[in-house]
Amino acid sequence: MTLRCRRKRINMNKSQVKTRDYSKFSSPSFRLRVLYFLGIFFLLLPPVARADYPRPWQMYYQEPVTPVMEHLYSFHHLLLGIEGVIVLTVGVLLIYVTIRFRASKNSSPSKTAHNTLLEIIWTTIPVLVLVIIAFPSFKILYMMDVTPKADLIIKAIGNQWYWTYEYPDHNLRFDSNMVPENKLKPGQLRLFEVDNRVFVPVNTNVRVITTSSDVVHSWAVPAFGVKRDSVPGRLNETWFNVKKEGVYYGQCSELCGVKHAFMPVVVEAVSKDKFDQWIASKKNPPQAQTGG
Ligand SMILES: [Cu+2]
Repeated sequence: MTLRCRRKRINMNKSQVKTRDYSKFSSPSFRLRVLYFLGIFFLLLPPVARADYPRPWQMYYQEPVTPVMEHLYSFHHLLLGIEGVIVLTVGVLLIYVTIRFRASKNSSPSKTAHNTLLEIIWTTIPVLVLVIIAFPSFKILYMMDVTPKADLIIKAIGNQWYWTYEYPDHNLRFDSNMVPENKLKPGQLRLFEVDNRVFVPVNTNVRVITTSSDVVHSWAVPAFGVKRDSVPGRLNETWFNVKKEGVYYGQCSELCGVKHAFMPVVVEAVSKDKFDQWIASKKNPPQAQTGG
């Protein structure tokens, strides 16, 4: 009885297999559906196109526009690749040993506690990985630390809760306050726009000297790969060289009090001619400049 039933089931399955229609997998509509799902999948991946200011649900870096940030960006990719290989290798190995050596299939497990070759391998490989990471890491640290010969110097002074900028070579000083939400013009970014932007010429080594008049702030622009603490009574230094004209937004990146979120940094990188025009307009303003 059981045997007949099994045969019947087998026969039924065979007939089902024979009548199954595989032609749908090569039909145009099926291909379209596959393309549709692949499209959705790639759309959900971290966006490759990057911005110069943070956007809602942004999951990746802003577009690097300085040599330092370009190096940081490629270093990030190197680390991501190495981490990916490690996670995949360990994950696959774990799944394999969990299935292959499970208690039901491996009732008498090996009692081996030491294996010299294995121990040498699993010590050497991580050391090699760390050496591979260390070389570019030290290179970038050195690059960020040593300011090349500066063509322009800017002093950024943090105050609760706005920035004061000085251009010592041009005898210029002004405050940069955030534009409040009720005074934003169309197209201006909420919590990011300021009344006085910092102007810099492109392809110029700019040294930023930063300090503070009250508590610790931090002058940071993500697209430049720059973040330097502004400490009262101390001068900290960083540098950047913007390769692309544009407006780049950053924020104070050290918790500095109740309005910490309301002292953005806005740097506008322009051509050398436009920069000279801006300097001239600042020196001969229609109205007197507000002092810090
Ligand atoms: Cu601050």
